[in-house]
Amino acid sequence: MIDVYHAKDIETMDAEALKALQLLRFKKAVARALETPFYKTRLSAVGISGPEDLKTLEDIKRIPFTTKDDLREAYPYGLLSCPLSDVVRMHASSGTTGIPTVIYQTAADLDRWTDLTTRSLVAVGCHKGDVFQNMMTYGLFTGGLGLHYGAEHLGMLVIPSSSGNTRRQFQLMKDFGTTVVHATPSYMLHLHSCMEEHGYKPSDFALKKALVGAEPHSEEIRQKIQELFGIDVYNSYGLSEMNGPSVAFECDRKAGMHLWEDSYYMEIVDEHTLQEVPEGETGELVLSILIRTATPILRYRTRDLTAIIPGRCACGRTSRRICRIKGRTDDMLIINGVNVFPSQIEEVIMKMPEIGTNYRIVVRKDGTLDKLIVQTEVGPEIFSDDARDMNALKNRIIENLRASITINPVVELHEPGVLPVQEGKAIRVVDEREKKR
Ligand code: DLL
Repeated sequence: MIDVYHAKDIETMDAEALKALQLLRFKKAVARALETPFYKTRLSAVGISGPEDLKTLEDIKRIPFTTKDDLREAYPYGLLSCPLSDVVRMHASSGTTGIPTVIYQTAADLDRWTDLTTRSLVAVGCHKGDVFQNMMTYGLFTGGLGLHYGAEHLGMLVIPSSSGNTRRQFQLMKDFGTTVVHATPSYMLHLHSCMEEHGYKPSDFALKKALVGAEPHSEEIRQKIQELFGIDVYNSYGLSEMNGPSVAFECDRKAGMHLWEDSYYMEIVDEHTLQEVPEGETGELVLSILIRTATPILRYRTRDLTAIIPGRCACGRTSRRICRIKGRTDDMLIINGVNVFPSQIEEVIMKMPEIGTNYRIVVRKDGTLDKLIVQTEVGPEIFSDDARDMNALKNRIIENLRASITINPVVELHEPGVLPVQEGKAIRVVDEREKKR
């Protein structure tokens, strides 16, 4: 049991003090939001023209919700609340039509995020002297750079190995005595499945912990990874709109994820009525970020379904905990940690004149990783017995898709009339992984 905190005063703050801090920070966030073209219009429409219009936390409910589509409409600078010259970093995530949602951070914003990632690492018992191999992708995705700075700040030796290249991951783990890895849960399972083939066994490594997140996974998957590697596995939740990882993180009790409430204001609402649900009931998580100056985002509908776990955690932290994410209210697919909207795929293939009208997107497990299969019919004049022509077309589809969704799909071409046709609403997406989670 670890009773070490990174920011004890904040992490163990009582409920009243926390509410006062949230109100103060919310007011500042509103003041900054009013600096952006997007929120100036939104907030004025509901009669909020300054922070003084928020008297209590209840008043937050007057603020309209923000959605991913709103962020897309504000692309590229509609949500920027400071001079661009004050911005030192940007991150982006996919949007429904391929227009990304972008967030900006100042140097001070990055420091505050680092504070949260450091806090999260401490909560699971990481410390100076640990060797931290970060197998999350570095880039616009927040998984890589997100925990990187917290780990350095804590004094861990960081190996920024990024994702992929399994052979090198094993070699780094062995040669540098990696004690903590950060990866998607599916990548952890993949690592284990090819360990033997690369000539390694779990006892070759000094691994103690894995921090996993960025995609849905069950308690059973956690147990499985723990058993396969003989390590502790902790769940980490976040989204790029709210900075990235370290919105909510498990502590060593593994009894739900502490949502860092001093930095994020959380509401859980019924996805249809948009009214707050009672504590303990499942609903859509709505978040407001209280610690970022460059891109304030208020009452953001995450689309993630979860519930608040009633009661205090035995670790002493007072930030309330949320359950493992139970699903999403929209159709966003998460494929090996990468967010993909079916509409992005449709947009790409339907731009290609050779493609017929019927298509299907199938996602299934290939070993432990996710595999995306795009099945499309091609026009009768195109469908050819010449394998070379068909392969060339397939490769063009793969390339166009990769440019949009950043992952490599398997493409299957079919004769017209082969794919199933529904009488009612077309079923375009078949996610065969669901029953296995
Ligand atoms: O996935 C940030 C992240 C990186 C979190 C590394 C944790 C670790 P996005 O790419 O914007 O950001 O995707 C956010 O991924 O709305 C959830 O649907 C899903 N997600 C993230 N973490 C978890 C988790 C990052 N622990 C979207 N369990 C979110 C289930 C998760 N789903």
